[in-house]
Amino acid sequence: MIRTGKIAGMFAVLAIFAAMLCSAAPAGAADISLSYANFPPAKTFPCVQMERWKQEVEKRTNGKVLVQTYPGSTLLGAKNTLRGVMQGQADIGCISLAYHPGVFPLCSVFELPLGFTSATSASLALWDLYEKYQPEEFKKVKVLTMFASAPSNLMTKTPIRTLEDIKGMELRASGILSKILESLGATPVSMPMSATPEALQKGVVKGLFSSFEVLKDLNFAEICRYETVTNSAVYPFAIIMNMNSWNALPDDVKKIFNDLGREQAEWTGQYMDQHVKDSLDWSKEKYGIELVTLSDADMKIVREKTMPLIEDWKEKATAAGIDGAAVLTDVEAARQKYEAQ
Ligand code: 3IO
Repeated sequence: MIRTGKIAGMFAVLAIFAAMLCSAAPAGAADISLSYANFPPAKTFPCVQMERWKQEVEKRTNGKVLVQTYPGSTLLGAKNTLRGVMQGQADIGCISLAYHPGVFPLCSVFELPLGFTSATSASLALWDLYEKYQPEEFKKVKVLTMFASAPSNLMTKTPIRTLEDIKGMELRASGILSKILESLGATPVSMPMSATPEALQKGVVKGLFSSFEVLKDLNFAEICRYETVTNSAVYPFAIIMNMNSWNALPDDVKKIFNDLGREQAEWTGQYMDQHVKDSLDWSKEKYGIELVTLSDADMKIVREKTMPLIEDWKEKATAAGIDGAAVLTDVEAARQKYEAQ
């Protein structure tokens, strides 16, 4: 009886193994499957870069790693991705730092009006800053890459031709970029990009402050026919990974992910800069949008009114134990280096 039971048990174990092999591991299937949460719609640049990263990872690991992508807040939304990734509801997630005021006292320096003219230079400078400082604010996650949007501009339903026109206007932004709007006399309404289409539709806001590629990708050109050029601050992003998921990866995969960090930052910046041009051409063609430029005098006022935000940032950074002056000096050096390229 005992003997029979043992053999039966062994068969049962074998049967379970056979079932596992058949159901979960068809020939050539991935050993590792990772979920990747993203908040905006699939067409937008954070999701385009996500698909590019997935492709590169699957190629470079010869299919050993499979990345399951979830665009459009289908796994985690804009404001719960940070917590969701830390808790393991997704292995990887995309966050816009400006949606978390006070949480990133160091990297939020990139939300300031520092004069970056492209997403490429800002993305490379942001990645350099991250690598140099390895900031405390990210210590609970693994940062896979970082990048920035292109400089921000005003996209509005009615034209902003002078700084007078912006007074009291409800405009969507986030983080320090909302403070930029406030210092210009607008009424900022902070919300994630993923909530903006509805807010524009309902009239909760009269426009937004972000990079121009959304005119096409979110069809904002249809509702915001006036685009006032300010070339203001960028929005910094981070792609974060759950620490346990990261620690469980084999060394060869970790190396592939690490090697992709800077490359992905640059790829995304370059994609964004090209896409801003495509989006403006498309918006002129399809909706006849008007590009408005402010006078030199108004641009000077913009610089003067937003300058105190840099001092504010430095004070908050110092309070968080960061050498704000050193960070600003490093970012400015990186800006000059990458803008010259
Ligand atoms: C952005 C965020 C999501 C999708 C497309 C985008 N283009 C520029 C941004 C930055 C921004 O405005 C934001 O809210 O993070």
